[in-house]
Amino acid sequence: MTPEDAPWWTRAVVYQVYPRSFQDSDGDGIGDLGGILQRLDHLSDLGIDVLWVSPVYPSPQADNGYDISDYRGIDPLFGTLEQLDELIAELHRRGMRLVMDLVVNHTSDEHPWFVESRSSRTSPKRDWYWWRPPRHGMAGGDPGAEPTNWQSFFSGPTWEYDEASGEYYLHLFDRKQPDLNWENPEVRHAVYEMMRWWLDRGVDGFRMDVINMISKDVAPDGHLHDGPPLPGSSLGDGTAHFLCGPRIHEFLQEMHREVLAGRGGADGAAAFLTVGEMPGVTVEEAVLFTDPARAEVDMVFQFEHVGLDHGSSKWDVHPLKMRDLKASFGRWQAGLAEVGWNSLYWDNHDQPRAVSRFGDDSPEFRRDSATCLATLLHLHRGTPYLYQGQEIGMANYPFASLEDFSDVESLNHYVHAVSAGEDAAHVLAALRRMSRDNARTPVQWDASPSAGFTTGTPWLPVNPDHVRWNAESQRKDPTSVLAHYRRLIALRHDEPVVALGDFAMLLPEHDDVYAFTRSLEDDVLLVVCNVSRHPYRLADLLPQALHAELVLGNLPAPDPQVLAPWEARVLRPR
Ligand code: TEU
Repeated sequence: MTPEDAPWWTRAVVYQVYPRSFQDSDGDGIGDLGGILQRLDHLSDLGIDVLWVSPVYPSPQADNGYDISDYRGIDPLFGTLEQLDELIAELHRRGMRLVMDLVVNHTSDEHPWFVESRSSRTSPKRDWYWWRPPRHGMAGGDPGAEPTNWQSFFSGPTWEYDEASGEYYLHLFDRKQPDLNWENPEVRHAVYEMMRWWLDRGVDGFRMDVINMISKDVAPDGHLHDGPPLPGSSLGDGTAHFLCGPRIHEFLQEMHREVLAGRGGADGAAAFLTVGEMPGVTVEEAVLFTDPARAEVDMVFQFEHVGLDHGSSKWDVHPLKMRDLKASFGRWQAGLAEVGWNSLYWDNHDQPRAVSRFGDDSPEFRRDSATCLATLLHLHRGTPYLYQGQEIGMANYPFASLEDFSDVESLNHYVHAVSAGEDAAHVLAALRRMSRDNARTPVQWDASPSAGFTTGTPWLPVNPDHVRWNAESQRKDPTSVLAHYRRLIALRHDEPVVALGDFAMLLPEHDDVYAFTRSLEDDVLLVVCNVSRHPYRLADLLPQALHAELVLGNLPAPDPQVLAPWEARVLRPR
């Protein structure tokens, strides 16, 4: 790839909005489209290129909109279709693009498709979902009678028994999120038609929710297979039977052909951005998914780095070793160097806040570690994704008790773990660190009681640290996290080497210093990040850093000889 023929999204930075927590405009305590429209200056001042909006479609909100009951509308909670059109127009006027969340592995159980599918065994839409009889010789609803032993991502079995028709339906997530049957061509074509409808409205692409789960490994006779038993549970791990299943590439190629092919931008290049969210995807598979010649998706969200602190599950939290992070990122950089493209992220609406998890959110190091992590990520090769609040260093929430949590994943986990005999205090401690609610507290716009998020009562409490950590105070401060993100984004726009340069890891075995080079033709950048509280003498580690030009650093007055705790430098060796 050269600067001349590289796709536009190699130079782009994407900003994710989780609408419910971004900005409320009508005082009901829940963020909405009107709120996003009010905050567009914040986004254009940051310099972002693309806005990805988490689901705003009509939904019973069992999983905050990831349970959709109508693919072609806007939930009144969030506003109207007219406001969505206005958002598209306003973004385009400012030179930004809009990417919608596409959630088509499952619908809501209140979607008309599922209502019809559920109505009887002979419904014409019966086969649009995964219906199966109870396990042979067992009565429906009895423990263990589920068609497979798979455990849901949100705890418990992946099957819900429907008394009325005497069969189970599959739901990899909540019971209110039944899985669509992509084996059925009618389902696929209904999805493609809906996608074309959104593109015709002017949206610029899709972030595809758990898109590597749409192909299930199903035997010709319709049988689905059990997975290996999970330790200490009657359930099993079914992922081998639905992650990157046998027809996944075929489906994505078909989608590309039916929806995106031929819709070029003005210059003939693809104007769109597609990113597939793919838990469990390997580097080898990611090469296939993102090889432009195969026409599947532009890039994928992989999960390796956000799994490094997991033990037997995400709730079994282990300390992260920086060396493991380097090895993982290094492998993804190398694996997609020749073919394909990386997406880069720390935070999103499903992950605890990175400054609390990978950085150091103590008052002493919060600013420095937030800007250090930002520099580290944005200087990798790939398209960086920035999640709302990350640009001001938002941290995890100080949850006191179970009542403070709202997320279905957290609440289900608590109920299941405690009823399985785990110590309640221990379960709560894990929720505190890993709950998705950490990412979902309202954006901290200012120091006022509701942080400028709402005039009403926020649906999740505002983090009390907003008095100190908010966008308004950082806007005026050239040393703020916000100001640093602005510089990083501008750097990617200005310097082809940041977008396209080859990546080479340095000091792979070092525990505390994360260093690498990026090079494009004659231009080389050296990036050095101290991901620890200990200072390091550069002469001992990277003498070439001593006389280099400082392109961008995260500390106001760096000592030329010493890399301070959580210091990051982007250097150009002379
Ligand atoms: O998430 C997919 C996913 O597998 C995980 O990130 C999951 O949400 C959880 O954190 C595992 O512990 C996507 C969406 O991003 C998420 O918000 C939805 O809940 C989920 O799919 C279902 O649509």
